Amino acid sequence: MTPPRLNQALLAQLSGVARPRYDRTNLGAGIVHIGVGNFHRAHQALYTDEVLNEEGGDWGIIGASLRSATAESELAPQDALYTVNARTATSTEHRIVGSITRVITAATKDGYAQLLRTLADSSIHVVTLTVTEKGYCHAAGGLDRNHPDIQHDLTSTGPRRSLPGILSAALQARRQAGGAPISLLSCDNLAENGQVLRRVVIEYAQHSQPDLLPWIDEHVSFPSTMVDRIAPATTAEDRTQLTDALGFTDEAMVCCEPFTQWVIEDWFCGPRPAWERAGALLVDDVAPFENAKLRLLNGPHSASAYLGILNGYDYIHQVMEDPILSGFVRKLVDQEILPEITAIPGFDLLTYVEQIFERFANSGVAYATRQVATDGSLKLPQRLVPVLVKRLAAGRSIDRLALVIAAWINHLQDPAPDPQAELLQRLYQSVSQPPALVEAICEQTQIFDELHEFRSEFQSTVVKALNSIRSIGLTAALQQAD
Ligand code: CS2
Repeated sequence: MTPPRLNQALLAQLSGVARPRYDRTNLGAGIVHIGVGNFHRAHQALYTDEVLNEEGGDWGIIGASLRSATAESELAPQDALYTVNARTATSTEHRIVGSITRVITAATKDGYAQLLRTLADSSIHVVTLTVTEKGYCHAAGGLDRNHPDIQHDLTSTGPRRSLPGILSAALQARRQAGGAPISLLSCDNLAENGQVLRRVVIEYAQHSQPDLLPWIDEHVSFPSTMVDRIAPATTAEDRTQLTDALGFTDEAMVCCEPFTQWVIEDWFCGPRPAWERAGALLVDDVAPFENAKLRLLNGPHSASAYLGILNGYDYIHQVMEDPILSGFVRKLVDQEILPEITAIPGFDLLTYVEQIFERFANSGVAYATRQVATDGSLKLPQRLVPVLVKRLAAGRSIDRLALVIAAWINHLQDPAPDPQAELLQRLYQSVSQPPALVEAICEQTQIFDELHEFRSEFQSTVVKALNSIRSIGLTAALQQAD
């Protein structure tokens, strides 16, 4: 017999699996989330589900996808229900989440109009976003006016494509409808993500609707957040395992690690869900948490990905099982990253690091090295470059960090998806000598711009690392760094 697909009717018949304890049929929406991918489903949607369990309220989430119809096709036939599967190597905890009420695909004309209407509606108080680094269309902290989507939005009258364009159109619609204040929360891995969001929205509005600026000033807040949970792309095998365990199919399921963390800047200009009841931490300043996470978790994650790819590993946990690679990453953290992290009162960074390595080793959530390697041109400036700047400014060694950059350069022969993949691969193929190659990458991209003051030392150390990997191989090069 074909197993049934998860939906609201099936929910009533299921037993033995955690599920919403609130009445979904009367759930009003108070949140719009843009980018309803796996991370959102395993993170913010779950925190909200927990708040709804604890105290109810009209905090349903309307999901919006700006590009593809995948999320809608996965969630709509299931009445937007899905399972979160928190895994270790030996156990899985299943939970059905009900906080998403529906999904809008904004890539169509109708979907776009629907999204704008929804965002203009005063019953929506909060917008959360996971659109990845590239969704912000930013460069050097401000709006990238040369970005093709920004160019499109500033010069055409039809539906907008870029996040800054869509948000400023939505805020204009809200203002015209006499709308209530609204809080826009970036949940992407960017330093000062709230400020980045604020800057791109404001700069976009400056160019297109300057009359909107005073309204934004008074009615919109942009809290920064630090989000953390490892939630890889779902595989066919994950889906089969779920059906074997629970007896139904779930096209929107997500697998993740048990660990989760959310730190939110307490800067709301209207009502919000009591996310602290689900374990979120509301603070005055997120920056120390965000910096620690980007540098101690995401940096070593990227390092493990590029080193792993070079050594033929498909998953991060395999890198952790290799004593030479994992030993190198551990020393990279202990000797070159941790010393550059500002202490956070009441937060034990050493325990944090221990936990991160255990989390990377969790084979229950096999995370593909190529997934982490994606968009390196945007991730490296967030994750590794600030540490390089600090060390070079203080005259400290960057040998291990340089080996990671060299591993990233090596992977450009067959780059992971990246907005700059074509350019980077072309450079890799046409410039064979390491000094010229490193020079060309620094000249023709903005990835290492923050290092301009220390260019020659940075370049020569990376060249040495690249030569070493090419001449004696990765393992020997890593060992030599000891
Ligand atoms: C990862 C992150 O793919 C990546 O770049 O480093 O998605 C990481 O898993 C999350 O930030 C964990 O919170």
